Amino acid sequence: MARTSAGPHSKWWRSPATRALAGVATVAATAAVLVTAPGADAAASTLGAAAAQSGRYFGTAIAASKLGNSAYTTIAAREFNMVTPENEMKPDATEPNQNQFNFSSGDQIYNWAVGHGAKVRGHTLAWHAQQPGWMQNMGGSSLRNAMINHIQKVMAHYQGKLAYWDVVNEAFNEDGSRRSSNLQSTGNDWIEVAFKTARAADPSTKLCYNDYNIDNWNYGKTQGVYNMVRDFKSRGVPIDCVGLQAHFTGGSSVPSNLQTTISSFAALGVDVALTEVDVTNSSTSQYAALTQACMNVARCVGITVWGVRDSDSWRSNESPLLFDGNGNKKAAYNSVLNVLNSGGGTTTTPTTTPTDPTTTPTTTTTPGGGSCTASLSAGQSWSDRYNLNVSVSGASSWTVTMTVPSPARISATWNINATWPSSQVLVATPNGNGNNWGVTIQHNGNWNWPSVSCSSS
Ligand code: 9MR
Repeated sequence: MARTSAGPHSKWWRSPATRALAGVATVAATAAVLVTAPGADAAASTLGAAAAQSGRYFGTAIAASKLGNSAYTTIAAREFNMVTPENEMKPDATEPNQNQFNFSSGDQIYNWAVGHGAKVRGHTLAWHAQQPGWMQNMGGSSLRNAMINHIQKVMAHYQGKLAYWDVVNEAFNEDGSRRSSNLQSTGNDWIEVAFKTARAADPSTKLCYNDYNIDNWNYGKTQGVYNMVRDFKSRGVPIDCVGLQAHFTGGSSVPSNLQTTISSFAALGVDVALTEVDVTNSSTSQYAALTQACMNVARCVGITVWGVRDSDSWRSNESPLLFDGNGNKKAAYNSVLNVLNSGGGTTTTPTTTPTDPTTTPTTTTTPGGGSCTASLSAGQSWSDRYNLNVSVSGASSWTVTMTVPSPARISATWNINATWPSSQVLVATPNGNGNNWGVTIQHNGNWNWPSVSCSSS
């Protein structure tokens, strides 16, 4: 895929220069067609672009062995802006012999992902499964030291490169107690040792605990993990995120309280993500529900599906993904895309939103040449853009001129007739919908508000 063919919101971490170019294109597109829905942007046409509109990502698991398949990579490059290596960064892959590391497959996926504008979630450093043979037979302090060495060496290799790391995977039983494993037998503190080691090894990446069957708030395992995260936060053990694998296959389905689970974890001060989503027979209602649950919680940072096409799934017999084996979009794809495009049910300010004092929602009042006043107030903001509400008083027939500071660009307007003397300047007049209107501004790095003047006629 040519990156320049992507939609305006397709890559939320684009460089400022790229964003500026996209901003120009957006203005050109929206200047010709008046946008009248409050706060509306044009609906995005890919999962990644649609999620990026609210500062989130939409990801997939990628298998290195499939990167030579163009049907696979075409979809993956087009739709997803986060990548999780399905098996290639697990301990059996990265440390096949003790203290001898092999990053070839992991690097292959990492390089493919960043080459296509995606970020990468590392998966996983400490797990009872997919351990190399030499580790399976270990215990006690030698295993503890091997775990520490593994985390240090693997994280050093990817230092500064990964958005998230699943530091510990699947360490709990269904009843909320700790799963017995060789790692658990080294002492109950093995999980916090893993997180402390990880923080020291790469302070730039977010450190996650990841598990399955922790989606239902009333379930023992969910409560067990929740209590661990709460304990870690209270004692200062470094943890930044919780991954709900969200495998709704093999007889499980989306619980009605999923949003409660997400918001409860988020309230502990961690990011939450759905990290390995699949749904038996791709139920459209369940896919919509899980997407909406994430969209409704500000700190739900993204959703990753566990594979591209049904034929790529670890449970391909349940056809649980968003593309069929021929690469066609399934009905569930559209249900997810629609929810991503329609936004969240709560005001969300993603943690990726830059903080800048000029975004403080104060009201600016600018008396114009005639007897009218245009007042600005802050609306919702995202990592790449923000809404401004404008209220005109003093006249019913008015002209407001708005000038945005370069390189910011107005990408959408509502409730006005708009003309564009230049790419920085909007001239707004009433369109019959009253005196309250607004704009979406792609800030392109400049968060300073536009200047406005109002004249009546
Ligand atoms: O999808 C992965 C599959 O290819 C592997 O054979 C399997 C081996 O354990 O792991 C699968 O991925 C798992 C993930 O790493 C952790 N959560 C459960 C996933 C599905 O089993």
